[in-house]
Amino acid sequence: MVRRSRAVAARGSPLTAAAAGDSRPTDAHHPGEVVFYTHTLCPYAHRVSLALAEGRVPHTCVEVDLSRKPEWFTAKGLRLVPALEWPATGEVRKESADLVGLLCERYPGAAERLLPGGSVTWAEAEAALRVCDAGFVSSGMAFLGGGWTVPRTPSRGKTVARTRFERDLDALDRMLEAAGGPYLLGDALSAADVLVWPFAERIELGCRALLDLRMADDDDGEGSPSKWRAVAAWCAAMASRDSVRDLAAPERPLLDAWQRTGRLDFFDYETASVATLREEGKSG
Ligand SMILES: N[C@@H](CCC(=O)N[C@@H](CS)C(=O)NCC(=O)O)C(=O)O
Repeated sequence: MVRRSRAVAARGSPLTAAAAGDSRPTDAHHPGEVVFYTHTLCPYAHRVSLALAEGRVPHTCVEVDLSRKPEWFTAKGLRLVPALEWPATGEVRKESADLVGLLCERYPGAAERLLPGGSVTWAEAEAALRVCDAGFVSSGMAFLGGGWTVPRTPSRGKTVARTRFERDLDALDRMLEAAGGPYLLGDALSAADVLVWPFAERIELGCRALLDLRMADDDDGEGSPSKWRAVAAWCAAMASRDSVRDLAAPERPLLDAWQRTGRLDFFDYETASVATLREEGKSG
């Protein structure tokens, strides 16, 4: 039986290693098992955590405090998360999209679920990623604030950036319709969704809460619906998945952190994680 990934099984709990700067991996490594170096707020690491969860790949998670990188992390030649290590051989690999591809290559369960029905190829998933990256992801990040910045107060946003982003959402809508939806490559989730979603999730939240633009419909059917119907259906399909719900940061504390710091990547500069934001959400 495939062991369910701990990141997902341990709903709402911190991952297996402490986030302190001098922390060490605390979990015993099982020979042959893969170790996932992550930061739960990093969108690139989020791609890999979704792939591990959806692909049901047994793994050990090690959360790395990026604001105080531990020595054991840099000693592995690592500077960024995500990374995967196979302790049995000492092999360490990085780059989020490559890691998702590697999981599909090495774990038949991941290939079966992320390249569904044998009809979706890795090349198609990569092509969809390229189209989305050059389209709504790039213009969405620019609209949100440019680079990794984010507005501190809600507004309607700059007209030119908004127009470009809306045009790219039109294109995404057409792409989803052409694929038949609700997912990027058709009626089943694939590696394309796993690669693109972490950015879509952040852009959707920032646009809804800070810039008065809706990619998705509200859960409760309240508020104005998104004008991009296929995009809204994609967001709803993704949001209904356990992996997506389990790995997401709570919205209010995440928005508070974005607005306090003016940065989407505030966790590069201060100790924070999905788990600590969840705690803040409970006490706030
Ligand atoms: N191209 C890399 C980007 C990874 C990346 O930028 N990770 C950020 C966190 S979101 C990081 O590790 N930042 C630490 C630093 O810049 O020192 C990938 O796709 O894996």
